[in-house]
This record gives sequence, C-alpha cells and structure tokens, in this order.
Amino acid sequence: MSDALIDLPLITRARAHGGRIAVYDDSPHSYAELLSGSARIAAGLLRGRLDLQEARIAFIVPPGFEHVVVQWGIWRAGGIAVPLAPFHPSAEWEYMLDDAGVETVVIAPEFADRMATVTTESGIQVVDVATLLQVDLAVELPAVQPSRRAMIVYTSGTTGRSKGVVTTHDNIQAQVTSLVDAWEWIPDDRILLVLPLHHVHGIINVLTCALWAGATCEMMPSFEAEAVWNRLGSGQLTLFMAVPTIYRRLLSAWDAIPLAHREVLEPHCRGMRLMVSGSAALPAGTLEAWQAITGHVLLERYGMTEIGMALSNPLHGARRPGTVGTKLPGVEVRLVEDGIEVPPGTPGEIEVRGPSVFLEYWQRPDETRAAFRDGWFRSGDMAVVEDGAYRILGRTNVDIIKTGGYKVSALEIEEVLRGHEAVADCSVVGLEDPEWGERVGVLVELADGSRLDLETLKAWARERLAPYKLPRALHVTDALPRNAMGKVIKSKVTEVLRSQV
Ligand code: MCA
Ligand code: AMP
Repeated sequence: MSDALIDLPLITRARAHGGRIAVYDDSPHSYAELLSGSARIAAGLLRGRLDLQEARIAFIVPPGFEHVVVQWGIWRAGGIAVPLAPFHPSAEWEYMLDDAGVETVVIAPEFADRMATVTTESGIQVVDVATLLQVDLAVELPAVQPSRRAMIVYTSGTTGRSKGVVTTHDNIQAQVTSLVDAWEWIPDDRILLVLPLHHVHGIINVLTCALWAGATCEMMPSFEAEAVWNRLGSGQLTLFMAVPTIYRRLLSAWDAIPLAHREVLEPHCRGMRLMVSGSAALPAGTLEAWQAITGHVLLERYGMTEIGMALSNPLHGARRPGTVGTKLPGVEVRLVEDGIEVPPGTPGEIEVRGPSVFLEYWQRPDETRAAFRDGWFRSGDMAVVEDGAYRILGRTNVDIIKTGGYKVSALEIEEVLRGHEAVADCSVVGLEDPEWGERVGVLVELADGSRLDLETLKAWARERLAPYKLPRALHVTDALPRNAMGKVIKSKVTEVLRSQV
C-alpha cells in the first residue's frame, strides 16, 4: 500500500509519532498502527475508485481503536465521515442515513442485524470494520485538499428534525489547533475519553486534539463513574474533559468509595495538569465540590457544534467561576443586539467568525444563510462581558433544551410525541434540574377517551428518539395553555409542569 502524494496535516503529523501510543482501549495502539489500519479502511472503501469525492460514509463503531481507524480511513479515501451513535434507536439512524445521502455505513458486527432492517431497500452498502481491515491492496490514496468537506455531525436546531453540520478539514484543523495552543497540549499528555463520539466535545476537544498533539487518548466504552475515578486516580492521566452532569455524577460516586481507596486516588487526581468542563453551564456548587476533592478549579469553556470552541477560561491564571473567559486563539467573537455590537456590560447575542466556523448545514442553504449575519455565525446564545470575561446568560430560543450536555429540540420531540395515539397535542419544555441542567418535560392534551402515563409514553418514544430526548416528566391536561392567537404559552407549560413534579 502506498501513501498519497499529499497527506492531510493530521496524517503527516501522525507519521512523526509512529511508535508512540495513539489510542488505548483494552490495549495500546501506536500511531503507526493507526496509519496502516486507516490506509486499509480507505482502500476497502475506495474499491477501485481513485477518490470517494466526498461520498458520505456513516460509521457506528463503539469508542476504541477501530472507531478511530474508520474515521481516519474515511478521511484518507476522500469521504465525508458521518459518526452515528451506537445507542440510538434505528429510527434516528434511518433519518440521518437518509438525510446525509449515505453511500456506505461501516459497522461493528453487533449492529449487523439492526442495520440490515434499516438499510433494506435503501441501496446503502453495509460493511463490517473487520472485513475492511483485511483489505490489503496496493492502492495509492488520493490527495485530499484540506478545504474539502470532512465531517457531518447532527445537531438539534430550532426547526424540526436535526441538521447536519458540515465541517471541512481546514475547519477541524482550526478548531483543534486553537485548543492545542490554548491548553498547551504536548505529546506526553494522556486524556481519558468518556464522552460520546457523535458530538464535537468528544470528537474534537478530546480525541482529535490528542491525536494532533501526538498524545494518547484512552477510551472507555461508556461513562461509568467508579471506573472513571480509578483512572483519574491512576497517576497515568494528565487531562480530563467532561460535561457538568458527568462531574456531578462523579461527585455522587465519590462518597461511595471507601476512605482508604480515596486516599490512594486523591493525590494522583491532584497531579493531573488540567480538567475542563463545557457543553452546558457549570453550577458553582459542582465547581466548588470538585475543587475540594481534586484541588482542580475546573476550566470552563464555551463552544458549539457549528464553531468548535470560542471562549475559554485561562490555562494559567485565575479562572472565574460563572464565566467562560475570553476568546480562544484564531477565533473572533462579538456580542450584538439587532446586528449592532454592544459595549462591555450590555447583554448581546454571541456571534463568531473565523476559520473554525463550519461550512454549511448539509443541503440546507436557506438555514445556512439564516445562521449568518455579514459573515458572522449567530449562536443563539446571550452573553455579557464583565471585567473582561464573558458570562453566558442563556439562549434566545426556548425550544432548545440542554440536557446532560446534549442539545435537544423541543419541536422535534413534540412532533414525534404527537404520533402517539393518546396525544391530541403536546408541548415540550426544559425543566431546570440540578443533575441534568435541564430535563425534558411534556404537557399532553389527551385524545378523547385516552389515558397516558410517563412510562408508557417513554417506552413508546424510546423506539423513535435518542435516549436523552425522552420525556422525563409528564402531565396531562384537557387543553394546552394558549394565547389569543392559539399559540401555546411555553412559560405556562413550564409553570404547570413545575407545580406537578
Ligand atoms: C439519562 N437519564 C436522564 C437523562 N439521560 N435523565 C434525565 N435527563 C437525561 N438527559 C437517566 C435516566 O433515568 C436513565 O434511565 C438513566 O439516567 C441512565 O441513562 P443512560 O442513558 O445510561 O445515562 P448515561 O449513559 O449514564 O448518560 C449520562 C451521561 C450522558 C454520561 C451524562 O448524558 C453523556 O454522555 N452526556 C454528554 C453529552 C455530550 O457529549 N455533549 C456534548 C455535545 P432510563 O433509561 O430508565 O430512562 S457537543 C457540545 O455541546 C458543544 C460542541 C460543546 O460546547 O461541547
Ligand atoms: P451543541 O449545539 O450541542 O454543540 O451545544 C452548544 C450549546 O451548548 C451552546 O450553544 C450553548 O448553549 C451550550 N454551551 C456550551 N458550553 C457552555 C457553557 N460553558 N456554558 C453554558 N452553555 C454552554
């Protein structure tokens, strides 16, 4: 197998780290193995073609070496990687495969049966990772220009179903190098990945930053608090990144660890060089409790699927609780009201510009256009600058909910729940919650003569929606609260649900 004449910068850098450990799952895997494995995957996907020319290749492979090999293989063959979550129901897979116009889906063997039911009659090729890894062809890999599309990540929006956020290799490089600079990643770093690999926090901030830096990414199949504490207290890790819900869960689990074991873990936790929180607001109580145990003031930063990371507290110097710091290298940020920049101290919507900002929503030119104002991406988040640091105030749209670090759309959930026979109409809101940030709550107007309880609705919805989109609170009513125009008054819905739960 020969190499491309021009490699993507990530690949060129990996060559320089050949013998170092790139990924640790059950066992160590070197950068050299990652290069040879991904070349095989690329050759297998090309099947005689010279270049995938941005064909969409979805993959459902649990966190581990094979996941990374497939991601890199797609990139090296000139395809667009579409990561899908192993734990999503088939209906979510089906929607994304169809929306992205996927040519091939690469799967781990345990998903074969379920994937077969999704792809029957679709013309989508399903191929096993192991089969691709056996390919040994003398293939020259294409020269992939970094300006080409690299990835589509699905994110919930303000309108109906989720949208595919398209980033180019250049975008990804800009997102990664900004963080590698700001947080001073080095090859001797070793990070623990517990986040899902269908979102930017896990894909970019943890995995790709590590691999760009020549560091090691240690991957857990999923988040499990006790196992995470044992790794944080192992003395082998330097970095950890997670969402506030995970820090909170870890804090709860700490109390259950026997004192003698805590005394072993504690000094190693303190010895790590950086712990980061993001994807949702970090409650002050969580920050303080975490500091008391580990000695670390969590570094809070702000980002979004469409832009990577934009704002961060400093690596060196004081981190201000309740703020997300200042602009990251290479990122331009401004606060605006009605398109006009506001002075410090005045709240405004965050707008972001720079090479890390995504290219487009996949095949949604109108929504892409609407997301920008004079070249600036409109985040939909409000913030204020106080003493030089940004403080996030909340979102401009009530229909966006953040739960456990996941963004979900109230409108998408409503649309699905209206398909239940007992639901005449419904309204979904985010209910404040100390553990999850927000929980999904639903007020249901029942169809004539129907009854409905939370467990029944949840079980029905579980086959149609990702687990984190499921309703966690339900109340039924004869009539949803509406204004004179017939529009549901969401603040009233929240009030009703709050008084019930
Ligand atoms: C689970 N449960 C919930 C929720 N999810 N309850 C309320 N709200 C929820 N959202 C409860 C249910 O009771 C469930 O039981 C039980 O927890 C176990 O569910 P499970 O799915 O197993 O939970 P988990 O696997 O332990 O997940 C918790 C988690 C996960 C590890 C915190 O939510 C997670 O990985 N979050 C990170 C998401 C992330 O990476 N976001 C970044 C997006 P039952 O099943 O009976 O109901 S990127 C982004 O935001 C930008 C770019 C940025 O700035 O980073
Ligand atoms: P996503 O669309 O899943 O990428 O989520 C991005 C959203 O997460 C942002 O628009 C914010 O609303 C929220 N977010 C990310 N980081 C923070 C933070 N540190 N504090 C508050 N909200 C955050």
